[in-house]
Amino acid sequence: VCNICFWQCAATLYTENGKPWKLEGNPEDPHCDGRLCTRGTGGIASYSDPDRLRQPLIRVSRNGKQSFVPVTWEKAFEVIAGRMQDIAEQHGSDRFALFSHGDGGRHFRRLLQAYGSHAYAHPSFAQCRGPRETAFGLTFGEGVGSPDRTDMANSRCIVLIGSHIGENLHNSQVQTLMQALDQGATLITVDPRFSVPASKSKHWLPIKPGTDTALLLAWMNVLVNEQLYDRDYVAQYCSGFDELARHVQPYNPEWAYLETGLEPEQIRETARAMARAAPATLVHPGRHVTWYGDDTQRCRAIAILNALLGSWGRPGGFYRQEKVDLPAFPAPKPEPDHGWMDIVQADYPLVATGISNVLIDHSVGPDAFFKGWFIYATNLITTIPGIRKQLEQAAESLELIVVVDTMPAEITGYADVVLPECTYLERHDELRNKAERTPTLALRSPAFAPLHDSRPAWWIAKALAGHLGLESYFPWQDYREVLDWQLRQVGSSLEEMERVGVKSFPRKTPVYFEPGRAVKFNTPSGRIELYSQHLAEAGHDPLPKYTPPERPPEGFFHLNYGRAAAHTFGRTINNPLLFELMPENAVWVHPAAAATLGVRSGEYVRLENPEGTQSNRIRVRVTQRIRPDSVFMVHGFGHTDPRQRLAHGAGADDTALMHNVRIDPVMGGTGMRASFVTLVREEV
Ligand code: MGD
Ligand code: SF4
Repeated sequence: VCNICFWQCAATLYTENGKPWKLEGNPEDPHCDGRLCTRGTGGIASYSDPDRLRQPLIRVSRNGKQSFVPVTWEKAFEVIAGRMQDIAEQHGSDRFALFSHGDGGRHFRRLLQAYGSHAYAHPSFAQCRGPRETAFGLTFGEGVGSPDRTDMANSRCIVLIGSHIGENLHNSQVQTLMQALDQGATLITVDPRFSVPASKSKHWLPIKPGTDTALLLAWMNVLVNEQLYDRDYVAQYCSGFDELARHVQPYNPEWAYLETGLEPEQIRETARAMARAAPATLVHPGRHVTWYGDDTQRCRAIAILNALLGSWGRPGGFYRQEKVDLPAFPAPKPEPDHGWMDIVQADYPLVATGISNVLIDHSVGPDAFFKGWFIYATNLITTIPGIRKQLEQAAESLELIVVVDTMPAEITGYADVVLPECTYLERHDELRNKAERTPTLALRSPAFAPLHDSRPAWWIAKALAGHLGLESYFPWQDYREVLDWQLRQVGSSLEEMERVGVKSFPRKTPVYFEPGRAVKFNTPSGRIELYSQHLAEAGHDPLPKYTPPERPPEGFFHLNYGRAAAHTFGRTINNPLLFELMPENAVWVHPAAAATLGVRSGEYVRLENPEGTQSNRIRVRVTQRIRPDSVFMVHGFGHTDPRQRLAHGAGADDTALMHNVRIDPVMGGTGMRASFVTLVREEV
């Protein structure tokens, strides 16, 4: 199971003379349909990357200078267990937080729960999908999930709002988008940039950055006033339509034109195109949606628009997800104190998961709640904007920071102990069991023994549990036992899965709503809430409200960023194969802006924000594919850790330039699109 991103495509690895040769998609897997993306294929080089972490390291201070020295696993565990025990005795064992992004994180979650802490956060919430999950949860009673429950293969009209599918590569999602286009679906792309999907669209709406909610309200205005919404669906499933209809009255396309820069006729025409194809119209919920701080409200507008079109639970819209009913391996269930959630819910009562930035806020200074951190597979400093200073302060006040990673990264520099995990090609992990259209299980099993002195996450968590006297929570010798036991409960076995890799199971519920049959939604009213009772009770706008974004100061541009097909965030830049495909990022500049600045394609510049922070040098790409008020760059470049020899100094880092982080008042997400930069020419 590929681990280069979190779509988790199943694959087969072929070797030649005991060395990795190629990776191919598993044809039985609905996540990939037999094909891997660029990054998945190139993932093979993560195994042989010469810069991998090789052995455990601990921080030592000699002659006033700090450095890392290699130690045995035994020594590393002694140091960690000793400090964790001190923290538990002096402050309480709930004072430990886990930050994780990836499959192995669950082993450490179990370890920390057994120790007494349940505080964990994934950047994939507050820095990514959180607003949409919160908004769809408030509207439909459940989130979109991952893989996204979008039924694109059957859509007749697809609307992408800043979702650049094709550059952002989630394998089967790209395939189903192309399938829909082959079948004649209408594609509408809303993006300040002429993105790859914009190039395949019938309508490209080059919106003024940050004004999407204005467009969404205007679309609703047209659907309501021209009676184009699905009246039967709304009557059968929704509540709050009258309030919504009144709410959208002021927001006609002429009003939206002044905000978005989009022609009123184009707004009307696209609303009618959506209505014509409904309910097989999918207004895509987006994925990375932490933009301007009003993100839950924007995502609510997307959810409501889908409800008006009747697409939730209908073919071509959103299908109903199901997963395999897989029992947990029999082991004592850790029951830690859940008090830490009070910290999060004091500010964000609608949120039931950890928020990375809130946990970090509560880790700075001698009186902070948290005293120790475990960081698994997340380079916090390039992932969460505006936290460099806090991280430095937290590193001073926390009594222990443990980082588990495969590579040396900026974040490993903050650690007291660094533990080298082996790559996904050298380890077992939990079975892939995702809620999706066809319930499937997929097995990740090692193609090679771990290189160097690296180890799998399950081994590290279990061994550390032994040093903490918590071995009863890991009552197996090898993770194969867990996998085999679980598989046998559902009529398979490890032996079978090692042969087939992926196994499908029959669904127990229908994929779509059944016509005429009542549906109970998990909302206070039991219906789809166009008007949200939860939001009203928590003091937020119960219907989506538009907040105009700030405009760039004179001489500055909106800092727009996105993905590229060859890389996943910053984690693949040093991968030798993927680096070869894309060794640096470039800054896209409109020709008019380039003329004013006197810059040309190919030359290097530095980006500078209004606070004077400058980036590493980055090449200019002059193109009409970006609005004149914005620049665009691919996220993930500009690594500063010299131990990643290819990635170090290659391209520029967008995160370090973000000076205006806007926190979402509903769910605490970090809006990252409100920053500005200008270009400073390199002295030749
Ligand atoms: P973004 O990266 O924010 O999210 O992928 P997406 O969900 O697509 O989207 C960037 C797009 O938003 C760009 O086209 C940009 O021009 C547009 N945009 C910028 N500002 C605005 C605005 O104000 N309004 C509108 N309408 N559009 C705007 C992220 C997704 O990608 C995620 S969350 C993950 S975890 C995966 N990561 C990933 C990866 O790292 N690499 C690759 N190749 N694919 C990936 N797929 C996934
Ligand atoms: Fe791997 Fe690409 Fe699939 Fe992500 S989409 S899991 S990188 S093959």
